[in-house]
Amino acid sequence: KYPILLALVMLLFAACQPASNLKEVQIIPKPVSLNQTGKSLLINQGVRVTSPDAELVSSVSYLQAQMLALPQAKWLSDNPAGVQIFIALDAGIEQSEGYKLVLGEQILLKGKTANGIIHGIQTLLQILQQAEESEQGLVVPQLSITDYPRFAYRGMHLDVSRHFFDAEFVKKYIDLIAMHKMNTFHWHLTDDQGWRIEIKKYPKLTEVGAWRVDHEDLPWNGRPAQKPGETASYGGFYTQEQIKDIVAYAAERGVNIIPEIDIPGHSAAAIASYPELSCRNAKIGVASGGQAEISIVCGGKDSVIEFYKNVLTEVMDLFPSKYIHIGGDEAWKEEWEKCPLCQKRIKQKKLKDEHGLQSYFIQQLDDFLVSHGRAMIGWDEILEGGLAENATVMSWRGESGGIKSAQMGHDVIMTPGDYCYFDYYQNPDKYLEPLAFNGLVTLSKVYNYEPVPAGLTADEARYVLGAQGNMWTEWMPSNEIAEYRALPRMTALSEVLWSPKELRDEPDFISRLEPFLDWLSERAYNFHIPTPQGIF
Ligand code: TNX
Repeated sequence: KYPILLALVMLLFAACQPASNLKEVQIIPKPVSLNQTGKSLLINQGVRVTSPDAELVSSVSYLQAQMLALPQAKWLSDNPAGVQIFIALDAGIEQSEGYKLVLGEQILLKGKTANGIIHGIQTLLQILQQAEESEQGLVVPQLSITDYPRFAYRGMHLDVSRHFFDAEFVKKYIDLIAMHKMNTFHWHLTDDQGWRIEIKKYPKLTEVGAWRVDHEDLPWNGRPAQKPGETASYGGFYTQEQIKDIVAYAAERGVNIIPEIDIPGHSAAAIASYPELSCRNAKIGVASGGQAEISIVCGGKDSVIEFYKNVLTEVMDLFPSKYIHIGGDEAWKEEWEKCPLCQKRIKQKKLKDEHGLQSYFIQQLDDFLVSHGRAMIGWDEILEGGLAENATVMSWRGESGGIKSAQMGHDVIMTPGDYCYFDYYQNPDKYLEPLAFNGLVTLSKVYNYEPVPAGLTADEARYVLGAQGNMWTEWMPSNEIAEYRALPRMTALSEVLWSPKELRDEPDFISRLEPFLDWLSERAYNFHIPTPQGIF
């Protein structure tokens, strides 16, 4: 079914699998422990899902709906006389996202929390999706699984500014995160090329900032800025109602959404909406691609800090997430060097330089978020000029920012470009792929990534919460290409983050990939087909 190269690789690894008449189930990410009894369970009169826990009502309906989306759906319809699927909370399970799944004569799924149950449901769906249909019914292997994640933070990011993805796609993307037993969606909502979240107090952010001149036909770096009189027709944004709906949708799937408002750089769309946010009250257009004319807001005006406090207030009302991401990356300081107000503040506050000014600025927002019971995350540039007291750092320019933060006793999320940037090519034969950012991150590279950097002591390593795959969308002009870039690299990352380190085994992963890709393709996801060069 897949091109010959993948088939050959599969065959090679299939030869190493133990022979048995009941196929071994192939779960991704690999569970902590899985014991197949050799016996099977026949499902031929449907199933009945029940739970004693009010908290699991939505998990029950999620499982029912997902079963009916499988190719084996006809065996899995609701019937009180069918195989019983009993799901329940169990305080005896130690890990907060842990679950136990037993398939015997009936099916029993227990989780410490509703999120643990969701992960167990994903495993059960993979098992059912691989079950063989016979004339008698669906033949499901009997087994027991004990499972829990290695890292608490297992994330995927999506930049909806450079390319706008509608609410329906965002939900499909969240489904994908849940299918991988990941638990965090980092939603990059603002950038130079578009502001995508409705803020009631500042309506121009979406009336003006969500739209740019449509140059989708030109390459990203060759898109001219808006000329006077030209209409901005490309873009879109999410209303607060849509956001609430998406947040609830994600929560039902065990996914927390971390919103990002990128400050003080990457802000051309905000400045295009409210020129007074810039140092020189500059009238600029929303960037259409490549570089923005001006992308940094003023570091010397109190009104700018007030503006962001007001924006963050609405953001906190929409997102229950403990973490709020304030960006902080690539905030080029030329504007601040020339700005009297910025220079005045540097002197007044006895700051060292413009980096000190950025730290001062970010610290105000850190204090504000903490006073509202939230925690701040920023890209690793927030280390420069002094790290805000309570901040968690996302290390993207390699691992050094992450190492430094952990050594300072700050939490860290690893997203180093060489392993976690899914906007890069995934195959050395780049011509096989749609145009991408000019880097290479193969499936193998992702699979062999170790989120805890070697130099850390055991104490310091505890600050590494996990890792995240980043999806910058300059070179992802469609839903199909976004899926193609994410898959199957996020599949590899999900195993890095979930499974015990000792169980990581690349040939074994590759052998489990085929049924997983089947599952994705049945759910209408597009994906890259790994070639041997991308694997080894
Ligand atoms: C750097 S990674 C950026 C993004 C770009 C990306 C392209 C980061 C924090 N900032 O704005 O989209 O490179 O790979």
